[in-house]
Amino acid sequence: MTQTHKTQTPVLKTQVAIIGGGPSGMLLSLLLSKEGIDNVVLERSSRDHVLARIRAGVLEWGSVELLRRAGVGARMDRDGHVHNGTRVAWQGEHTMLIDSKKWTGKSFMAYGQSYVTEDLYAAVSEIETPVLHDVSDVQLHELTGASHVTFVQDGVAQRLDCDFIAGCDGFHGVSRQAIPASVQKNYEKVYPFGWLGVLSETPPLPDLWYVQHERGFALASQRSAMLSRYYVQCPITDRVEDWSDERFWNELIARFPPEIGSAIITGPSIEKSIAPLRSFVTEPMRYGALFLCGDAAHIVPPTGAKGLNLALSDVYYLWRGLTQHYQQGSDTLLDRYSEVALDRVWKTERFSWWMTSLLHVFPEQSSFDHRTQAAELNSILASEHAQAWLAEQYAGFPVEDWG
Ligand code: FAS
Ligand code: PHB
Repeated sequence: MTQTHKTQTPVLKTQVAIIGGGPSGMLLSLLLSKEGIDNVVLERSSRDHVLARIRAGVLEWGSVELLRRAGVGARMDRDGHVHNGTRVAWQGEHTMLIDSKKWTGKSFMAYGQSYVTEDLYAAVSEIETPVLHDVSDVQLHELTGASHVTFVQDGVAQRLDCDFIAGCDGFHGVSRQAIPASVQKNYEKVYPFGWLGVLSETPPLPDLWYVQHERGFALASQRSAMLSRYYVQCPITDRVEDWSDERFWNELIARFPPEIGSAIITGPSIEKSIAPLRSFVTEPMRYGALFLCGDAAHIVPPTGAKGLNLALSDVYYLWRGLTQHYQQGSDTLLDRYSEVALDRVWKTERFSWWMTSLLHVFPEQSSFDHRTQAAELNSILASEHAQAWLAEQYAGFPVEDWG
């Protein structure tokens, strides 16, 4: 096979190789750098491409505190919107407030993932940790021995020798694939619908609204005082071009109770996309020197606003484990990483699946199923115990304290 690029001897060595420059990889890089732990981020896309992604919008309070601890909380605290609860509407008439502050003492922050990632990139570039963009052909080698990563950048094949590899490369990355099939077990559920999301330069509703309706699920969220984020459930076969702005706004408003829907301020969409929904977990989250973090290890349907938050709790555990390794010469935390991270992952997977099952219309759903969805929401409305339980899960499961 002809060599399409020049080969060269190992030119890089680091303590931790981080594959993926999304929120997981960049937060881990920043936290490790602050501990004096050498790391290099390998990102396949350009910085602009990464920062242009429109994704999550809600930060659990644990995520807010971790970002502050990493020193990237200033713009979040200035521009983010703190909420003490979220609202649910169903069947076009019933509503309730899930008061997370009352039941858990915790608020949550509406602050877009793209802003979080921007803040992380700015902080990492200030401390000059290497973030290599537009890398290709990333491969992981000798995970149970002399672990190293090879990749190509600017047509040059390179090798990065490292003690550990953090697989932060998302659902479609290469890290998870590096774990032998004999070791790995995957769990997956694919939902028979998608979410059509719209960004508009309009004032959002004051609260977040999750809406169950026989026409389908809807969600009202926000990015700032003049930037709204809305979603409607749509058939997975739909394409963005099937949805004019007019059709989107009419469908969104039709799913809300009239007094809420009439308050929605419409305007031209500045971003419109359809995301598929799936639940996915891979076990274990560690193999030798490789530690999987975030979407590389698990995916949740966005109904519970958990994807980004789970990624950040994985980062917390891995940061504390690697710091203990290098500063105290102990691996008791790293040895527990997969077990502890997966405990929180599975509880969150169940919650996200439950919220999705409760609030969406399923193609094969019978009228009985639809009525039991409404009955479940009515029973939560009638029970403070049920509301407290829902609030605890929406606010976010506890992150085991590793110091
Ligand atoms: P990411 O996927 O964000 O980042 C992985 C990075 O690795 C990317 O930059 C990618 O370019 C890079 N990469 C991939 N393969 C590579 C390779 N071979 N070599 C080098 N780099 C590689 N979560 C919510 O909580 N709420 C939401 O509303 C929500 N909406 C979403 C909508 C969409 C379309 C998607 C895909 C996800 C959504 N999520 C949502 C989940 C999302 O926020 C993720 O949980 C979050 O991005 C996880 O961050 P990372 O683990 O860093 O993975
Ligand atoms: C968002 O703001 O994009 C968002 C908010 C809550 C969710 C999902 C997405 O559950």
